[in-house]
Amino acid sequence: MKRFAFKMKLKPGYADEYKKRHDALWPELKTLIKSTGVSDYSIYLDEETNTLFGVQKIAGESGSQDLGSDPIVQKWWSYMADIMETNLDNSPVTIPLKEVFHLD
Ligand code: RM4
Repeated sequence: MKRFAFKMKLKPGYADEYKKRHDALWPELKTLIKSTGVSDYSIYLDEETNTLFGVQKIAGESGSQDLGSDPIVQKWWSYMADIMETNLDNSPVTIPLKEVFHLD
């Protein structure tokens, strides 16, 4: 089991909408992410900079941000694109973070 952390960017003023959409995460997306081996997955928001921080455990080699070839993820990313900083394919701009400390 590995830990993976990354940052994304929320457009200003959309914190409530972002949480509302994630509170209603599509069951099929949840199933897909978990079946990939991702667990203990949280996303935090730094409201000062609108930076989103994703942290998760991954059992295999792929994390949530590696699922862009799946139609469900493509649909979700397109759905979220209006409130996030994205690449041309609507995937969220995702920057991996370096782990500098961990305490089990
Ligand atoms: C995020 C982003 C991630 C996805 C989660 C569920 O806003 O789209 O890629 O794994 O939602």
